[in-house]
Amino acid sequence: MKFNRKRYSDDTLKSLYESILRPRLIEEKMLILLRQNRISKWFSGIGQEAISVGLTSALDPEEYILPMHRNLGVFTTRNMPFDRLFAQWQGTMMGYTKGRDRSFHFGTNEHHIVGMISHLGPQNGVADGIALADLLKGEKKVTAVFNGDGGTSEGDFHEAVNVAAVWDLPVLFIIENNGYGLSTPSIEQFRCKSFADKGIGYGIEGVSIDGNNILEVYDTFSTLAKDLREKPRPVIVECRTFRMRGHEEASGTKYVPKELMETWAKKDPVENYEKYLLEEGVIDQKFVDTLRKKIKKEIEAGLEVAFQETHPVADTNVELEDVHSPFTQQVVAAGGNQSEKRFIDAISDGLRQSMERFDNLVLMGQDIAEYGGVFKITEGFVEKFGRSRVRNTPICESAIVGAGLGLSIGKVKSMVEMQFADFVTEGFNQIVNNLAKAHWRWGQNADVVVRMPTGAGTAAGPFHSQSNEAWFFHTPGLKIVYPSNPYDAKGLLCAAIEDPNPYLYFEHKFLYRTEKATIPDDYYTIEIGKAKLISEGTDVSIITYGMGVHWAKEILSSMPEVKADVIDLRTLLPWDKEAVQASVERTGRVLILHEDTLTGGVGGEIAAWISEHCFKSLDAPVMRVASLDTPIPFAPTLEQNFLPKGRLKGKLEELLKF
Ligand SMILES: Cc1ncc(C[n+]2csc(CCOP(=O)(O)OP(=O)(O)O)c2C)c(N)n1
Repeated sequence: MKFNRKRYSDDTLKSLYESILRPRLIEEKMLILLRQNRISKWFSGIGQEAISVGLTSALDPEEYILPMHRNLGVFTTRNMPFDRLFAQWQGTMMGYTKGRDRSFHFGTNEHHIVGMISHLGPQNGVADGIALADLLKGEKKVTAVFNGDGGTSEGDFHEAVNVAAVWDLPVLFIIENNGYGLSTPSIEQFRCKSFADKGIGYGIEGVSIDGNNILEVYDTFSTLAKDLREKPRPVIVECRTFRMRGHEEASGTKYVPKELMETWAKKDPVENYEKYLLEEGVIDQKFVDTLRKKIKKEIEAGLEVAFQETHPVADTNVELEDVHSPFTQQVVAAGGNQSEKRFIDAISDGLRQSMERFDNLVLMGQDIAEYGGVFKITEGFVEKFGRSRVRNTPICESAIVGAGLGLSIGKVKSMVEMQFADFVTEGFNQIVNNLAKAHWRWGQNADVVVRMPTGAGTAAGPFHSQSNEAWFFHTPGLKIVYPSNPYDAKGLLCAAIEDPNPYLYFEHKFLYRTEKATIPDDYYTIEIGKAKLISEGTDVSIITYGMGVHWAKEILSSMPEVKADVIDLRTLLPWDKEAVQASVERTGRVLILHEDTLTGGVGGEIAAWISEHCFKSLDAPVMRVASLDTPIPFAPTLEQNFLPKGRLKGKLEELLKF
């Protein structure tokens, strides 16, 4: 291995040596502890340390790094205290996740590190968001995100690199090419000769370096970082290396040819660097021995503290409270002038006034800039707020939702517009695994509102008409609002944007231009989690939301003899149990109505809750009416048959007769 110290001082060289020694010595200790059964699992980065350490040493301490499972050197080079780090691995309170997530799956803003979720690729979109936040704030910083060679097969990698390319984001996309993804060799994972070549496909630079040579790694990243801070753009950096141990310790390396192991053993990044420094006279054997002893002592001290820690005592209230970022809503009362607005104008108004109120709010979505979005909700926004805040995105839902989390880390609010709610599937993982869990896992809020143009009634077929709120209803950490009228549409949108937690905001496309109302011109918000009693009666409670409210009103107008409570839930997560209970106690009969398909819909949960908590008030079984359990058909006759409206009256009569 050839080292070239270039202009670097002895002190820099020595500091790099200490930094690369630390993860190696920790790992050696961990492997012993694993054999002694004192730790449970270990993902080894032995042989790859030069990459983590070289990169982290090259960046400024306040520049974010998003490491993977083999990047212990990132954590140690950022001087994370050993006792807390070890406690994190042990799942104890002193760690960074209160025992909620394991190993390297955590972040800490104190150290400017955002740890992975298990899914690997989503890290890249988050890195884009952090870099974008820096750009928007005029801060000259780079963000670095790690990938294994296997992880680059994920769409998330592709999307994020593409977004960074289009937006000139200063992100270092690092690929640790270590020959295998679990047991799968490179030849079965990808066909490019070098990951540097991938840059061509994205229209960005790509470089390939010896990832086992710490001076080459440090020099490459130092030079690139300096350059990217001044001239923001993404670069792919392939670091060629090898994984010397099993994917995780228990899985072994039987599938790796012996000769390959032997070849790479000769390229060990720690041993070679140590040898070079000794030969150069930068250090002597005494320095090596003293340093090793010092680090080992630090490790022992850290372990002593970490092992004294007991596992967290479970406190259900704390577990539940930490799901969301604390936020006490101060409802902004509606006042001032009023004017008639369509549902769609109310959304547009709420969005515009939120942009005025929060100068750190950024809008992202396909065709939302000059074109104004496919429904024209953001028409004229670019002229008013500029292109940096009203951002056209490539068709990369996952990277963009991930970027929303990254923006949040950079203290920037965001709204992500799904062109149609159906397309949220492409960003699903980011929403349910990253945004929803971030606060509970490591205290990081996701200040993101995802707007979801939803619903049927426009004969738009199975992929432009779905109701998919139930997919998210089941996910702790999210909040869901679903207005049925212009007043609520504006007030709930503004409220969702104010709240630092992640929201799904469902807006029914059919209502866009069919619903009109006179609503306040000024900014106002509506209390989250509060249902609205649309009409009052003693015969039956119809619990619904969205289009259901309109169907219920229409059917009831043809049944003047029926006196019904109609409850518009407005917020689905958390839904208003109090209002539901009060209504059930008044009427004793419940019909839950929703446009979403029946099985596994929101109505099932509400019905179960009513049966359990309002049983004594019930005079009849809780009934539901919802769409057929089929995909949504295109032809209007089929679509009408699919939707519950045609079955509503019959079901209501059945319930009233019971
Ligand atoms: C989306 C997803 N699919 C599968 C896995 C299981 N898994 C965890 S690590 C891994 C291999 C990763 O290989 P690579 O990205 O090359 O990183 P390396 O482990 O070699 O450092 C796999 C398949 C996962 N975590 N996430």
